[in-house]
Amino acid sequence: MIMTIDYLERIPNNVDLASNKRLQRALEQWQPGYLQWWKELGPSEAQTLEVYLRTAVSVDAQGWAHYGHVRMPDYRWGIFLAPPERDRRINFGVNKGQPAWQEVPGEQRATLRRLIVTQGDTEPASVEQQRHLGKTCPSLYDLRNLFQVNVEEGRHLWAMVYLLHAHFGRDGREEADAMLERHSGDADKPRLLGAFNEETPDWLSFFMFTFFTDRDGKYQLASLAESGFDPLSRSCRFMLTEEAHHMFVGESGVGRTIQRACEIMAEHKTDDVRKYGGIDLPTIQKYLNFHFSVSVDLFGQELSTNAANYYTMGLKGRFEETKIGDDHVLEHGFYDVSVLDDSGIRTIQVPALTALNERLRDDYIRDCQKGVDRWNRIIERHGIDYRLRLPHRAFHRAIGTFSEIKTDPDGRVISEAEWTRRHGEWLPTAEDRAYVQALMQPVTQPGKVASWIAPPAKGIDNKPVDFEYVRFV
Ligand code: BYC
Ligand code: FE
Ligand code: FE
Repeated sequence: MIMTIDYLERIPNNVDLASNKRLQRALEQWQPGYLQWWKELGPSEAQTLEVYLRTAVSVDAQGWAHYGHVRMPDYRWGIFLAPPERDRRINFGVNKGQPAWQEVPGEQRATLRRLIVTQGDTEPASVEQQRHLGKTCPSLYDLRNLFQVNVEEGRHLWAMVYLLHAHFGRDGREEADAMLERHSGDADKPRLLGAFNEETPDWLSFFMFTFFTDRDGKYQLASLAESGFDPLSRSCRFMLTEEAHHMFVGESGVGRTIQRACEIMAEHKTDDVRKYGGIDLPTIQKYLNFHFSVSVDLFGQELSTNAANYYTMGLKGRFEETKIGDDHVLEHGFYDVSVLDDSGIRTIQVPALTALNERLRDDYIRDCQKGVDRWNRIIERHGIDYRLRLPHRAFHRAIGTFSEIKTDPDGRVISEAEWTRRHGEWLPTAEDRAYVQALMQPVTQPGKVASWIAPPAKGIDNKPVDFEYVRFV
């Protein structure tokens, strides 16, 4: 098994593509369409820039990445799977204990394909959503991070397309083509999941997206990394190594925006942060409410027979499945789920198998809360009496039981009329968005940052903050 990646290949890979000429040819036929898509719907100014990027050169946990300036059109996407685990088993569901599958089990084919397509579809969607942000970067450091995230999401599409081509024959190839035909926000052919059809029009939205929505990616990928279908597991395991940086971009980006607001408040002894070109904490809270709520939708229905089926069949596990101390079959277990009934929102016990979406959502919300706590420590350090918080999970939902009602951020059920009157207190208004948009002026001198955000605490790859992370050539 080759673990270093050969960049002399037309499609860099560690799956020994050269030994499977049919597969290699099929992927080489898909490649030009991908590159065309990147040119048309990838970062809008990426054709000329040189960006200080990390590129995967091996899949070893130590030293897998190489850093250097890359001309964006020359970036090389490839197919990288984490190393195989010896004697890997299916760790949950009715097939628990059997050897992991190296080929798609026949009866599971359609279901597995659908999971892979859903995962794959989100990756290019996010690139499309972010394509105009380069025009308004708050610094070269941030511009570099944007492109880093974009090229890796592009590679995540490659990861899923490889699985479709290698394991699903003709319908896999058709699904791979369709990945380039659906587009974020398209009226006729939208992306599959709600959050990926929203706009990412400004950098505060981008940071919130990479904090909240890429974090859904972390939890979904971690669940798919448990899969009994070994190639999917290995693909997702390697994708997860890249995901940490995406969430770092989000957490530190929002954190720096908060820090700047606090600095203005402290320096000018005022709450009127906008007067001094910052983004005030209440506006940050509204963006948080929006991105959290569209991201919790991505976990699906509270009670899901689909999710039960994925689990029982060994296709999609729980977060850190093998660290959980139970029978990993869940035929008898129960789980607490908040649902809606005539008296309002109530917690009930349901069979654990049907509650797997909700369980993953709980894991996700706990992780989000830790990030919010770290943001609040920044505010606390400045001696400011304001705290950010996650809205109730029932707030502003489009999927699941709570989509039928309206609540305030505390989860209090309210009337349509109250919602209509008050939602502008909780979600960004057109005016809030216009204010944030007006701040989005590009800053492209090395070491300089926009007025609304604090500089990063340190650079990338031990480079100084004023390093020329992007060169305009
Ligand atoms: N929008 O039984 P349910 C990432 C549909 S992010 C629209 O709960 P299931 C990334 C659902 O399809 C990670 N439709 O469904 C982040 C179903 O339709 P049918 C992406 C939705 O299948 C940032 C019906 O409602 N990966 O990587 O258990 C940047 C019944 O619902 C939505 C994955 O999602 C929605 N939000 O749960 C770049 C992993 N939610 O059957 C990348 C793969 C539900 O009635 N996907 N529906 O026609 C899955 O595991 C599951 O498909 C879901 C949905 C958890 C998404
Ligand atoms: Fe991704
Ligand atoms: Fe990501």
